[in-house]
Amino acid sequence: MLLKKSSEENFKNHNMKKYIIILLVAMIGVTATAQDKNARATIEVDGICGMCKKRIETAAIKTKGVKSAVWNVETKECSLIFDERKTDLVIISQSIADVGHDTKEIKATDEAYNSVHPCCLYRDEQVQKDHEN
Ligand SMILES: [Cu+2]
Repeated sequence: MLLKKSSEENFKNHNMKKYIIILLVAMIGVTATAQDKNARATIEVDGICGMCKKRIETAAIKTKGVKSAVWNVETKECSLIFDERKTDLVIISQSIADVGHDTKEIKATDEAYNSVHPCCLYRDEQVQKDHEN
């Protein structure tokens, strides 16, 4: 009798553990695949001045699904808020590269780069020096 009870308890305990593990795995799965409509990320974008800032931010915000884009001239970081169901960092990086700014993932073509204002040619050492103070 005593033996029977304890084996029943063991069985219950075992099932409970199994249940908890399944629940945890399910929760992790949901978190990993959830599409955040207000995802936040920061990407590196090259640029040199206030005009670059405007160009970079405009290109990012024009991208479908992007809600906010703020580029910092000092850190070269572009902070983004975007809908993951509509866009991703590759698409956003491509939009920025298309207007002439190199991102860490995607470089602007020479044609796109040369389309920016002459004082914005951030790859040029002389232009970089001109912006130091
Ligand atoms: Cu500029």
